[in-house]
Amino acid sequence: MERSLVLLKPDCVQRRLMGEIITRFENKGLNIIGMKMLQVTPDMAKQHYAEHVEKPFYPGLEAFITGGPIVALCVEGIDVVQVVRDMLGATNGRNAAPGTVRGDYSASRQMNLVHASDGPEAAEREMNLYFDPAELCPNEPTLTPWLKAADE
Ligand code: 3AN
Repeated sequence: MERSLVLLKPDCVQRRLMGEIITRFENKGLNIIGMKMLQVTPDMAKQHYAEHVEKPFYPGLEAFITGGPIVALCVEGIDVVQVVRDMLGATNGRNAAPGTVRGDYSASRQMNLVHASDGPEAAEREMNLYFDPAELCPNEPTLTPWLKAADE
């Protein structure tokens, strides 16, 4: 079982798409074990986007991600990091395949609605940035036997 850190970014909140996108994760059979609304601070943005801080586009990226409330989710499932990345589609909404979240709802590289960890190590790091362990509610859904075989 794996966990991924998902952010519904400020554009997602402002466009009233939170429910649509959370519903996709629920319909997929993934387990949401943490969720909260917050405002990202410039300091958090620099930690989150550490790999981009020195890049020319970083000031605009920070202004965007700190520009309104976001919703942070901890999503759990088998291979969930890759499963969620595939559900979101390419970073640039204009390149994202139809049927993906960005392919269906975004026509922008920056306003691409959702962030998800790009690997298990990033997931661990990002989880610690957005959640205290006590804020997570790990649970075994009673529906599990109808969502996957026992040996999966
Ligand atoms: P993803 O969110 O798909 O993991 P990253 O980590 O490569 O994508 O990029 C994070 C954010 O940085 C993107 N959502 C986008 O807003 C911004 N970004 C990435 N590359 C560029 C670029 N070349 N020019 C402007 N913004 C960029």
